[in-house]
Amino acid sequence: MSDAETLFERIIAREIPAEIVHETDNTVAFRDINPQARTHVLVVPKKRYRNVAELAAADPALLGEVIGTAAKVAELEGISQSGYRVVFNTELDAGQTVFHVHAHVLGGEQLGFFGR
Ligand code: IU
Repeated sequence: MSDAETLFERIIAREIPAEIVHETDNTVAFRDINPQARTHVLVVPKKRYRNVAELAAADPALLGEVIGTAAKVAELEGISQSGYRVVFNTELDAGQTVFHVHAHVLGGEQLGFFGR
């Protein structure tokens, strides 16, 4: 992979601290350092792909596992019934800043509409 490494590899390797809320063989979920909702957890595959499109093309099963981990996180956070949002920001117009694909799991309160 030619892209530069990101801080998420260092979180996955436990080289820098993060509040990890769940882990599977292939994914890690940790709290966002700058939460945008009462619950804001990031789910990342341990293997790095730049964005969700690259992950979907290369390893759809792993994408499924990321979504499954997001659903598990929602259960663990107690928001699976009240509702939550799963977001993959993809490239610049969406505001992607970390180029190691990650799902945002947002909830714990009524979320606003978004787009512009
Ligand atoms: P984005 O989808 O690439 O825009 O989101 C990156 C998120 O990663 C953003 O919400 C940051 O607050 C979050 N984050 C983090 O939780 N810990 C970090 O060390 C870094 C970014 I760098």
